[in-house]
Amino acid sequence: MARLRWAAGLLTACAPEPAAVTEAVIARDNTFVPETLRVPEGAPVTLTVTNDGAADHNLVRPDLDIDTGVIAPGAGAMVTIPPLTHPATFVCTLHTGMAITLVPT
Ligand SMILES: [Cu+2]
Repeated sequence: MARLRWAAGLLTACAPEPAAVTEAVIARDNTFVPETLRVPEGAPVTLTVTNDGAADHNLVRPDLDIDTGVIAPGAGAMVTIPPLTHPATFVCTLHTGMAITLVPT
């Protein structure tokens, strides 16, 4: 039994981390599409954020050091989010209530 547990631990330690993924996010006036995004747990996620609205937008999460800067209408930005183990919400600091939540699954 002890040997089986040891083997299982070794397998976990050697498991490759999930491959990085890229997801497209659209910024509109004033919502992100989608507002909830499921991502693979433990994988780095690159978001391509395109501003499809008429107003400036951004996508920010200070504690994860994520900030696209201001994205002008028609422009885009890319940010890479470190692997998540819990849902994380990112906001547009220019518009109250404009947010997107990444849910690791
Ligand atoms: Cu905004």
